[in-house]
Amino acid sequence: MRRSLTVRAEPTILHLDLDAFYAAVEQRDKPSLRGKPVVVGGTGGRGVVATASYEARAFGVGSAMSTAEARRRCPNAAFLGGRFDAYREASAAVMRALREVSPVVEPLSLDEAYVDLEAADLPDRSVASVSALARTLRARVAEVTGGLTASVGIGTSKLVAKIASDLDKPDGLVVVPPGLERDVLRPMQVVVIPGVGPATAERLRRAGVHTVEDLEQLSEEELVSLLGRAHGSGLHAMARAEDPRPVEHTREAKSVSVEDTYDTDHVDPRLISALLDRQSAKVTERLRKARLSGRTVSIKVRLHDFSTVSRSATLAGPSDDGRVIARVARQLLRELDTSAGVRLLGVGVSGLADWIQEDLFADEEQPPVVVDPDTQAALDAASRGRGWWPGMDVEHDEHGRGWVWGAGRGVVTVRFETATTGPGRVLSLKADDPALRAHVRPPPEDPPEDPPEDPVDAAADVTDG
Ligand code: DCP
Ligand code: MG
Repeated sequence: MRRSLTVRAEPTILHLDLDAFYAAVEQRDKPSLRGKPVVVGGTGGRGVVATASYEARAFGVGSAMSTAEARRRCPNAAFLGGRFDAYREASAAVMRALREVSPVVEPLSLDEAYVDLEAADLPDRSVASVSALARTLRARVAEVTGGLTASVGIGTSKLVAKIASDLDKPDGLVVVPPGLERDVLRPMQVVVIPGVGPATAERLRRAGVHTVEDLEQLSEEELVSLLGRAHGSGLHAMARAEDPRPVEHTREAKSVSVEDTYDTDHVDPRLISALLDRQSAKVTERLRKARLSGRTVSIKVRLHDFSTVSRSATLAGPSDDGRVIARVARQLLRELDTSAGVRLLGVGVSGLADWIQEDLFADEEQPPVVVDPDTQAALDAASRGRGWWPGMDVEHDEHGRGWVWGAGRGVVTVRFETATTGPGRVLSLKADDPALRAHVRPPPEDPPEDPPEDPVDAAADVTDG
């Protein structure tokens, strides 16, 4: 079903974004951290912050900052690596709750989605009715996730709904009544408009444009001459809250990928790496042709014994930068033992964005890559091996379940608590204590509705061009 491409008259697009998502999951499962500064991300020397709890944000800690800087700003925070199974499980529960409201749900990331309320069961589409629905939905999200909070925005377009969800974050609900969209947009900085990244913003700034209100003053011709035809016209419309993008519960392409099978097993690591680079370049070319960018980079490798392994990593934001994709693919390859030979190799990109999210005029010299902990975890995995890392779930024969606070010099410090126990005590144990082991999360009772597909296997979506 493809809905009309005009801007709606009723506030029927809902945008939901969980608050401090990874950190909130950590605080849920680690009662001693509730109300405290928590930083999730790469905890190693070159780690990057994925997110921080609002308590840590008060110290100026935020996403994409180096963990070293975050430690300077907030030395008392708990610094934790990511537990992706827990985040994926919470995300799946939220997406299910959204689909109870309307079948038309468009997830943007693990913690963010649009919902089309035109397909929802509502007495009418008044501000009062959609507000009531949103209140029920937020309560439901808390219920199915064990207490996570979400911020919700509702408006007549995606642009307005998304901006609205940010206006009263965290734990907020903002409905922009029809007719007031432009009043909401006017005072905002131009970067709130999708497609306006730092470099476009800089061009606009040089033309004296800072806010959406400033942008409104420019004619379409002026914007076109400043930014080019497509971008200029698009921006002219967006500045007026004319955003016709429909909520799309199915994506035309779920992934873009390339794979090759070889007649002979390749063993030379430099050759394998070069083949992978070539595939990354091909994938990039296809992404660009389709005007897409993607967040998740995957590789698929079939080894000499016909076992097939896939690895994937998620970037902080969608990218169509060939160097970024190639770099992540190579990093993923390094995790695998290919010394006995490789007979199939593939590279895929999924988590696609059909809107140009990246800055059209981004400086070519600076690929805007921020590695999130999903990638970081992949990269750290080799270095940390089977060791103990901060935040990981453990269980001890005598003391029960808990999580690693820190480890080093043959000692591991564990706090014994879970989501349901209340704050627990801290014990230092020997790192080789045979009674201590990693706790593996049991699979969720309901299978996740959207199992993360193997992007490389879903190769059929965008055909070889
Ligand atoms: N994320 C990441 N790297 C980034 C940004 C985000 O790994 N540079 C991850 C961690 C976040 C999650 O994605 O928890 C969701 O991103 P959001 O931008 O929605 O940030 P939060 O949910 O953490 O905070 P907010 O309350 O601002 O939504
Ligand atoms: Mg969020």
